[in-house]
Amino acid sequence: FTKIILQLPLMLLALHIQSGELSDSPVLEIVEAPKPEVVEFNNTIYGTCEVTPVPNLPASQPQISGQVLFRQVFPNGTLEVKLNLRGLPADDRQARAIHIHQYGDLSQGCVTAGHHYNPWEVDHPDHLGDLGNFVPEQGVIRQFQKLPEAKLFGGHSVLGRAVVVHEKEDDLGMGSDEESKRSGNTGERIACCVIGITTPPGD
Ligand SMILES: [Cu+2]
Ligand SMILES: [Zn+2]
Repeated sequence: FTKIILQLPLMLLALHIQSGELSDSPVLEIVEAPKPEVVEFNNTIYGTCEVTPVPNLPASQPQISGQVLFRQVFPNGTLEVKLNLRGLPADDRQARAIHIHQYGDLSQGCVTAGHHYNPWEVDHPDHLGDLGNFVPEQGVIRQFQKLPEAKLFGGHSVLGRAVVVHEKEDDLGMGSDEESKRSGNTGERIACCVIGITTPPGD
């Protein structure tokens, strides 16, 4: 016990020397935590994903491009997603699956994006980024929807992960094979992008 009392003045002295001044009492500096960007934008965090066709796309597939926008009120808001895709033939009525995949790595096209993002190890189509099927109208896919399980921040954020558009319709886990509960048998990946943080639209 005596030893602790004796050591205390030495520690204080060390503090004084470190801070470069020798005053009578130690100065406690209160440092504020850095502000997250959400404070700037009305407590909302925004994400964007610039969809481009996969580089080696077969000629039989449409060149889909456009944006997938994300928005979420910090910290517990429901994630909102806005799809705005174009480039499909005007008479194309094929339903196509769109999901969030695990990796934001498009170094080998869309294939390096990995599997559907699945941190809870559940079956398809209950993955937190399973957006479902989309049928184009007059060559565009425009859709607003909510993804209540997904977040833009925290340990399971979808920021830095990929959005993938597939050639075929998602069987939504109703198929007879194993792949149905893994990925929905959606065929090739024809377009993709990486989700990044952004400013509010119009900023
Ligand atoms: Cu997918
Ligand atoms: Zn899935």
